[in-house]
Amino acid sequence: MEEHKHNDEVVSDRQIRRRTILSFIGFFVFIGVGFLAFRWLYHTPDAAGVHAPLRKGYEVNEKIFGSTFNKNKLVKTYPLSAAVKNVRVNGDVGMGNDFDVSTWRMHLVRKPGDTLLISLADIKALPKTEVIFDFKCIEGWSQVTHWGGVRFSDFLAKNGITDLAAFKYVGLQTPDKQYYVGIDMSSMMQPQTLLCYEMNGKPLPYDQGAPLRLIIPVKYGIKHLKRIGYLFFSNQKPPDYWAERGYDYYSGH
Ligand SMILES: Nc1nc2c(c(=O)[nH]1)N[C@H]1C(S)=C(S)[C@@H](COP(=O)(O)O)O[C@H]1N2
Ligand SMILES: [Mo]
Repeated sequence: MEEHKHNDEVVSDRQIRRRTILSFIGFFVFIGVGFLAFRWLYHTPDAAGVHAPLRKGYEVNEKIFGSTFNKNKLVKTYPLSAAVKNVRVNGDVGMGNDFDVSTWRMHLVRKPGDTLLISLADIKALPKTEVIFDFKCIEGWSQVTHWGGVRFSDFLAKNGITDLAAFKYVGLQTPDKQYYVGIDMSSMMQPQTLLCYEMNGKPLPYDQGAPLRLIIPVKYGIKHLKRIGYLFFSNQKPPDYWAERGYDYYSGH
């Protein structure tokens, strides 16, 4: 039987030394380039809470996801039995400790200087929609939760202000204006986006945003503003609490 021939090359000590030196040089060039790139990024100007090139990255993503967003596509829903009973409370900016829910009104700014005051009874008079979906927070947790309220698109239609959907953004603020979000109009008009007044079939608890919060399943938790005080329309991006602190403005998933 013929002996199997290995074709391992024989490597001399000199070659080994050469390769070792080359890989060391390669290693230091790699580290150096990384360091320079980091230093460059570190000294770039700030763009709303993050370095400008990173903000640019968010904006490129936003263009791609915004342009492929289909507002008729529904987020996955779950059976009632999947909804958790103990819903996590996360984030209390702008919630206050002694907010009087009974005298609450939502300021609907149709245009600057033209504000309608909306009561909870006004909201509840509109058709009710429920959604059970996987609520996702950017902190890394998620929960299947059950919400009830009025579709934002129904709210516009029933108030005869569907023409306001021509604006690019909706801005929402808590009554004390401490928490605020800006949301693109197509996400607001998606049929699962609710002006929400119920959780698990009961009135919203205080810490969950009583009497009215936003539920917007196409977005991460940061956009689901609790306790809506003001609602307005704009073609410029409305101020956004977490975007100002370095998070993605679009925050879709
Ligand atoms: N007013 C207000 N709304 C808010 C927040 C907040 O701090 N203040 N936090 C947001 C974040 S980060 C998440 S994950 C959800 C949590 O909603 P939950 O407390 O009902 O679970 O609320 C959002 N809405
Ligand atoms: Mo969150």
